Amino acid sequence: MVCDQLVEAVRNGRVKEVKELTQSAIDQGIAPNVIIDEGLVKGMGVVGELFGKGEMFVPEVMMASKAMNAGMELIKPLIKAGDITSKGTCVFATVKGDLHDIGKKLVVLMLEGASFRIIDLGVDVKPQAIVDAVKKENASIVGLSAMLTTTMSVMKEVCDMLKENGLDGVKVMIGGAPVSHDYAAKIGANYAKDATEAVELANRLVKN
Ligand code: B1M
Repeated sequence: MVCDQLVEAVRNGRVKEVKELTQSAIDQGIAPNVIIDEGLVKGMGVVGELFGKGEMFVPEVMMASKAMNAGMELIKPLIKAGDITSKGTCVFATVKGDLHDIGKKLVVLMLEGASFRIIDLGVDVKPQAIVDAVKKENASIVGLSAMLTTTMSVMKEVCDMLKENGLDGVKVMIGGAPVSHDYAAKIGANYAKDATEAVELANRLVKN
């Protein structure tokens, strides 16, 4: 019930209402992943569909994303794992030319909650900056997000550049709307559909 209300509040970009509803869901003891999946992200999914159909526009999408983030801020402390030893370092980025970061932030949040150390380079990140960060931070995983068909090819550039720099042992995981298992296999990366799968995948990658 409160999750359905959250979907509507995110869709309408109502920041205050999203905060109140998220707090109410937490107080009712609803699990953080349920509040995220059935409320906040589902609301953003509705926004995505309407944006795609031309029934919602950039300013409204930005308000919806602000509202979703306001809810996420309240959930963050419940997900962060405290001082448990890190399972490994992941360098994360939305690739060059791409400014979408809502999904990436969600994946980062869940991975931090699963005890990974995350270096988030932000959005519109050049391949060279990713390679530099991997070396500097001694990362074992690179996480790449792309939401545009025009930017997914940068993921291949990153994979190629890692190899050229002798970083073949670093595992690459990719995600985002236009990306698939097939594409990941083609460029020598690993694919996760959403934040939950990303955690499962990262856990597998550090074991192999
Ligand atoms: Co843009 N946009 N956008 N946009 N936008 C899309 C992606 C689009 C599909 C909308 C559409 O037309 N239907 C379309 C891409 C079409 C295509 O290339 N095939 C599009 C377009 C065209 C554009 C612009 C070009 C529009 C314009 O200006 N004319 C422009 C490009 C800007 C740029 O990047 N250079 C643009 C701009 C924007 C906003 C700035 C308005 C805003 C981004 C705000 C921000 O991120 N800070 C925005 C938004 C919000 C969207 C939609 C509506 C929603 C994306 C989102 O946040 N979803 C999106 C439509 C859609 O996706 N249906 C759209 C919610 C989020 C929780 O899900 O991001 O999918 P998602 O993340 C998921 C999974 O993908 C996965 O896990 C996440 C959590 O479950 N995942 C990973 C993501 N990264 C992962 C990494 C992993 C693993 C899993 O491992 C490393």
